[in-house]
Amino acid sequence: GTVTRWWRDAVIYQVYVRSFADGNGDGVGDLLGVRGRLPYLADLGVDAIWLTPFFTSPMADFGYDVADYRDVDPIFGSLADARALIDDAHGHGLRIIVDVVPNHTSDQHVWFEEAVAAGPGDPARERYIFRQGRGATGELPPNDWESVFGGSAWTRLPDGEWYLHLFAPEQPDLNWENPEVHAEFESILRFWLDLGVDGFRIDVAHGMVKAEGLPDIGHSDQIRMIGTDVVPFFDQDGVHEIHRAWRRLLDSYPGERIGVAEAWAPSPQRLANYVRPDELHQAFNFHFLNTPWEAERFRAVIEESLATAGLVGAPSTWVLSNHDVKRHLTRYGGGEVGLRRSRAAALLTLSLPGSAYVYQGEELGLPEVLDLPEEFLRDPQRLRNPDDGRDGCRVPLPWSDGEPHFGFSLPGVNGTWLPIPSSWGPLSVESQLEEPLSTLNLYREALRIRRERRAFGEMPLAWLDSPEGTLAFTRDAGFTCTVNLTGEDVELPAPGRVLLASAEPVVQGGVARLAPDSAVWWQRDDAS
Ligand code: ISL
Repeated sequence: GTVTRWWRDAVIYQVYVRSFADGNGDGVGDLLGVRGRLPYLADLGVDAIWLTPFFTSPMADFGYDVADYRDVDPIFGSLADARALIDDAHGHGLRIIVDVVPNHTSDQHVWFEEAVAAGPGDPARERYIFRQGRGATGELPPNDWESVFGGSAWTRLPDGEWYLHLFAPEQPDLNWENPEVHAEFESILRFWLDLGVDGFRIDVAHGMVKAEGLPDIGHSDQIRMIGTDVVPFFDQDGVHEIHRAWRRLLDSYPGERIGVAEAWAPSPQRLANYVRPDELHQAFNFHFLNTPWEAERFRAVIEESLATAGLVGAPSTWVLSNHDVKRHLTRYGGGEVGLRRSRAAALLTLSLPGSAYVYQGEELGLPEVLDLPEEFLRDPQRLRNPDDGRDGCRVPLPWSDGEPHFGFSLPGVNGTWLPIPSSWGPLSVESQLEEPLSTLNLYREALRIRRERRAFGEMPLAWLDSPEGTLAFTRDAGFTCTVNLTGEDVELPAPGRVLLASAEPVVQGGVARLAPDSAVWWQRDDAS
């Protein structure tokens, strides 16, 4: 078929299904809710939607613990709802990416239940990673690995064997040395490809293969495993065989179905391995998640990201927020300053070469909710790390100011699964649509311009000299983006007329005065 390479410059909107829109009125977002808001997403101007896991799950990790990969959890709807959502999305010109979780299943997956029931030595245990413990009676874990959420990565069953879980105990790791596991996941991928999905976001794509012999890490001061450490359970070379096989499978379907790696690697070069031409299409570039608001740091990250993706001919991706981290408005200082910076960051990332991700609510300028009542907090990561919970970025979206639950749920619902702050009325979609200078309208306009000029996507970026604390670069014919990352006005020669601004610059006599923490898109009209 025709090669569109749509994914090389796509804007992909992350829907955290639980918190996007509640279609059936139980206070929890669902597929029906997403379906009802497709016109909003189409109108916003994104190219694709990534749906976080909506499969059958006991929700120990809010869906990242899957009990049945081929069905929809009743809280999110039914398989018929998923089919209808995929078809409707396509009708709106939106592609659908679903989340696949291959590193671990739920402890309530039938395979794990069989493994537990079967007992030591049974082949049913070969689908997971079971071992005898150490110590005189096997009372110590088989090795010193710690779970990403904290504590030992091993849990002991009453029969004495231990099983590995790099995340919560309810998320036992699969054994990717077992061909049955490969076959099962290829069949799961086919199931969703046959339903028409356009790709997969692959959870913990760096974790499936563990070093042979499961060796100890050895240092006793090991506190938390972050993805960029060199450890025997992440970024093992063998993992690439799986991604190659999946790429062949994706390529056997028409319409450029894609794989996106959620992968953490100890170096940018090692991350680039996941997007070699015969592997996945994209990998999340998480650098902006901890880049401080400084021009030099942003420039360094942009240059390095473009260079490393470029090494293997892959597009770079740009991610400011997701469901696992504090929202960037709050990371940037919160309040007015945080809002100014996050608006500027939007224009910056949406004019960089490659593909950009938008995490639901960032287009509304939502902050992290830092004061959720204790009784609502159920994130497994928070259990072990009270200061590092992920609930505050997962609060339901406000759709309209006038309605109960800001239109997230139906009237008559007692409450939403996490409460929406009462101050969020003016941040609602409805309120912002009426406000020409709102953050929502800034995103809509930016995405409209970006779509209009597809050349954005593939054209290389060229840096311009600019005053300290600012960034300036050109893209396609006559287009310039300037960003002022300082808290002061900064003057520079106006690179054209203003196309779009996060805060309007003052232009006089060929000189532009950029507002503090602002970005501007410029067009030179004499450009050929
Ligand atoms: O969230 C993190 C740091 O704050 C990461 O270490 C994260 O745990 C890692 O990127 C894997 O995340 C993914 O898999 C987890 C799930 O809890 C996350 O929501 C998901 O994005 C386990 O499936």
